Amino acid sequence: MPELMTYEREYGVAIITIDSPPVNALGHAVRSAVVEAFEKAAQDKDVDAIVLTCGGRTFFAGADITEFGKPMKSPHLGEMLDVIEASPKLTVAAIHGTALGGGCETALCCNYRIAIPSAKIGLPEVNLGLLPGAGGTQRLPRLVGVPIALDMITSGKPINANTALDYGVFDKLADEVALRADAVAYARALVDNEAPKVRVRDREDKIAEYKGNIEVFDNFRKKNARKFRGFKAPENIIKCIEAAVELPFDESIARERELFMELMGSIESAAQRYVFFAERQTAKVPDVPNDTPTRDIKRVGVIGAGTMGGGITMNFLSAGVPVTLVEQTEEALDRGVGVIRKNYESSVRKGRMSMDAVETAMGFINPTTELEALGDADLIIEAVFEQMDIKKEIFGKLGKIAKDGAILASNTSYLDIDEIAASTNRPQDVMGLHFFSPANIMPLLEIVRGENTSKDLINTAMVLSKKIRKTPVLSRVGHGFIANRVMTVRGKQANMMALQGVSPADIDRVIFDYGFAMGPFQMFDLVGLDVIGRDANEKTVASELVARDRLGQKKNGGYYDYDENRKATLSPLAMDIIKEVADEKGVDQISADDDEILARLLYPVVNEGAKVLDENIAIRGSDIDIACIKGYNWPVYRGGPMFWADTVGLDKIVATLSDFEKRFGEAFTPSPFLEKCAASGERLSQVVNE
Ligand code: T1G
Repeated sequence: MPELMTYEREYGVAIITIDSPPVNALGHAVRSAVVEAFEKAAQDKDVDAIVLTCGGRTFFAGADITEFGKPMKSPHLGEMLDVIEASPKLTVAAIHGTALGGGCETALCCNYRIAIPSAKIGLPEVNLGLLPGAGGTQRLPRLVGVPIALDMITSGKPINANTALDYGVFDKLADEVALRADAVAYARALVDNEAPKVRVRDREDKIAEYKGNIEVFDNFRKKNARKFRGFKAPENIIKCIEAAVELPFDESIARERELFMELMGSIESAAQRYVFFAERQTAKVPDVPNDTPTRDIKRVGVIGAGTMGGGITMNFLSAGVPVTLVEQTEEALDRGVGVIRKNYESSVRKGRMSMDAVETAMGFINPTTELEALGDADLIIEAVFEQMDIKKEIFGKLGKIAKDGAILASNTSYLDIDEIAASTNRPQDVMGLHFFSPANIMPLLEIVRGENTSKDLINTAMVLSKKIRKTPVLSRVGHGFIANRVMTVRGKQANMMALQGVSPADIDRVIFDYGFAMGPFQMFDLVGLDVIGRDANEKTVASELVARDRLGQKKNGGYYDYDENRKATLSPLAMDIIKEVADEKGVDQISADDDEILARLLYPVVNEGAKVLDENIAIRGSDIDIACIKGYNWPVYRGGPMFWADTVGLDKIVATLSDFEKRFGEAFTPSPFLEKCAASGERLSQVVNE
């Protein structure tokens, strides 16, 4: 373990280095070490300047999130920062890696900041449902002005070193490999040139022009209303920056503290802090140590150039991995490659990509109609129709074509990987890699482990996920795996309630108000009723709408009619069809208030998640939450179905499900595992299958 704090002297400059792996988080030991070192430097007659720097991978990456929710031990972060800012010696922060949150706030309490070109700095607290609680909302506007501070702090996005230099957050850039030497030389020169010991808190030049200017804040609120909907932190951040402009520093920093504590105590922040750690757990598989060997993936093969195959291909192209893309006909291949190019070009139009990057990515595709061309692929991903016989035929051929050690993966969204594996001569090399549509955008990747899937395949997939910027969640074989399985019950209940006479518009409104971007019927219309109703083997509302050539948004409307601006109004025709189907099925009509609608929609999701845990399909309750957040945009400030269920109370959910079971039948029978957790007080979000 490295020395937590070292204190050295060079050319009259004290160099204070903190080294606390993994990211120099500002936990109690670190804060105490910084205070001790600064008090020593203050008394040290041989130094007239201080360089504060960190060892390891990064400058302080923020407060220690593991301390949140526990009593904070002195010196608090604010007390540490006061010691730095009050230092009688000129102070320089020397930055590498990512100076984030409290790390950024620490740098802003030094007189000057120097960084290497690869460094980044930012205030990402909003991602934790918080705000910078140690002066970040007060000092950053004093360096960059109000508009940039509003953007930076409510987005949580760090800026790179050149931008930070332009904005005045960094005062100087060091040589990439000489941060320490350059920082000492810089501090020495500042003192020799009698540079002022600037305290950022005393700077007014960048905020004075905004005094009394309420429009800048109100316009910012209006512009971001949709993005901030449901979140508490952004509004509190805006209030802090307003206070920075209008109030004296000591009053406005007190206001920041008040608004910070309000968030720290909120369920939303607890949920977002939980998600921060939960998404870092999903790659950890209890019986697959992270030093398990991995296979080298230099060339990938994708079978199927349709929507999924094309999207999957883009993930590898964007990561610089060559892809042999196989389709049955030249025409299908050309269409698939054309869609890939079109998708990239829309990223160029949105300013997310350059045309050069597009050409580079497109250069990695090797389109072919020959399955044999996959003979040199290290990983082959099948993305063809969801029909078991087609998949088994393909995997049978792959067993003969693929080189030894090649990974054979199916993108199936629910079929049995073990049955597919049995059609090859190498079941140990077979797994599921289930991408979510659009595959080049949605972050979730379900890694499906078959009975015979070897452990090095699992670790290879975990490492590969990071490379293609996906969040991996491990699933065992089971219909629908994790995300689709638990979220499908929500759609079923929505359809059932509509037949019982509850308005689809009310159902969509309740789900929208809960925090989803749209409700189930709006989603059915968006995805397309021909797709939604594809597997129906009975008369349904969706099949009847399709029969009348109403496919949803893409053609003639669906549950809703859409005007030229795509404004939706509930379709009277759809309501007639719902009544017609309900009458034919003899469905009893009910009325339900918003609370019952929400419970009918989401408690069965919780119940299904409990079954997924009980059947050992998912390792953790938190993995189910990450799967729903990353695969279905479950509102992150709700934490996911498991975390949310814990906040509602499992006993309340079990009692309500039992009531629904009496009224509406066995679809609501509480899972015995859920009942056990409710009785024992165990939280679903904390369940781990070892
Ligand atoms: N506290 C505690 N542990 C942390 C941590 C933190 N702030 N940041 C990372 N870790 C752990 C993480 O759990 C993982 O542990 C390991 O470090 C590597 O992380 C008062 C209130 C810095 C960009 O929000 O964004 O300051 O799993 O896998 O991909 O205003 O970590 O290995 O055991 O993510 O290279 C604000 C959060 C806090 C930054 C590195 N700071 N961290 O990414 O590695 S609130 C943040 C990150 C605050 C003040 C407020 C990233 C990273 P393990 P990793 P990475």
